[in-house]
Amino acid sequence: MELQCFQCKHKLPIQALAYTCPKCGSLLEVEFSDKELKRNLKCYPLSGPLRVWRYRALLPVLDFSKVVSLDEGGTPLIRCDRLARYLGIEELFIKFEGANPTGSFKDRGMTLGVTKALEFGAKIVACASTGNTSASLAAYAARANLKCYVFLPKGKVALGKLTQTLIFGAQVFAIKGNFDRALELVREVCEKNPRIYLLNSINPFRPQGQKTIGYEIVEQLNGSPDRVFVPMGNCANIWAIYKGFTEFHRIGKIKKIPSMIGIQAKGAMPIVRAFKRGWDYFEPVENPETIATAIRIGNPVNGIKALHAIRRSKGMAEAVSDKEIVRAQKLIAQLEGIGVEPASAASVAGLIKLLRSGEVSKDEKVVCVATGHTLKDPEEAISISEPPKVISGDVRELKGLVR
Ligand code: AN7
Repeated sequence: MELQCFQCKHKLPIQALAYTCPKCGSLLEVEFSDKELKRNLKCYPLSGPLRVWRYRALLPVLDFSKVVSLDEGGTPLIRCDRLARYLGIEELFIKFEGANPTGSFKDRGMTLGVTKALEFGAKIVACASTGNTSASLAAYAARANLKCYVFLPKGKVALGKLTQTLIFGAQVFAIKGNFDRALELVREVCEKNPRIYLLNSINPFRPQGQKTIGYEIVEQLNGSPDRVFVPMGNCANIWAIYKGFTEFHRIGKIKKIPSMIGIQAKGAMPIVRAFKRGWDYFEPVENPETIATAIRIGNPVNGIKALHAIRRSKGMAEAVSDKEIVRAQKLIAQLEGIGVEPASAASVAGLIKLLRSGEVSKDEKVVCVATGHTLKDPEEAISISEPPKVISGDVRELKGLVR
């Protein structure tokens, strides 16, 4: 295995401490050869419960004694018959990433990322975040006894995520600017202080943990679905899941790679715009805005990778309004009992839109990735719900209300 530049294909040894290509400045990827994948699987056959570390043969770790884990992964793939019937589709599944230890898919990337931080001998880790990355990093850093710096957009991080980041003991900086600015800042900080290991999604190891979402979907369905819907912010996750599918394809576990559908919020849709215009680059959105604060991102660092994953898999990109997101969030909650945060509901909102336009047909097997738990953003959930009816406690008050 080695690090390889996504654009110019320049190669670096896997032990190199680098986030971007020293030649062209583009993103780095971890690549295994077919021979390595097959040989590793012979040494460590897939066994044990569904978990990130079930796939150790396919993960770029050099010293397994350093693994930092909270038993992440192995999230339920929930068959949603009521929601499917309501939407008029035959087979619909939700991959519920809210069931991870800190309540989002980020834990899959952080178990690997923090393990790599220890391998590199780091004592400090850092990230910018819309909230879930920081909640997850703070937890794994605590477990690994690493100091953790977090840069958040002030006033734009959901309460549950801020709560987690603080209680896990991270040093939090709230910056007067949006996520894109926070990311620029932390990149600068880490460049000036190479002792601080950067764990944003430009880190080449995090997507390697997240690719296990793709592996698990295949194992849970005993094959490939037709389509996988993923909300896009910084666009690492859609790329990572696609990567998981391509590796399972290379080792002969699946015959077909599912088509990847990336969904953004209308107020933060640089990739959707690029996809629809047929561009192989994208123009950042200046002042991104959406109720789904997790994906309130205008300049996604992995945008080019997302475009690649979508096009290569014959997928699509679509944008949904905040109103559509809220509607989908309520449907998922009230028809299936699955509580997701707004960014996660974007995947189902996208499905509703593409079913209506006829781009997705009713006989397709669809998986929507629900990336984060509803408790991440309690204020939003309360604001879109019917408020409690206040009563003084006399049973007569319930006349006509409880039948
Ligand atoms: C619930 O935490 O960017 O496209 O800093 O929290 O891989 O960025 C969160 C992203 C989707 C988008 N759903 O994933 C952060 C952050 C939820 C998220 C996304 C995020 P990417």
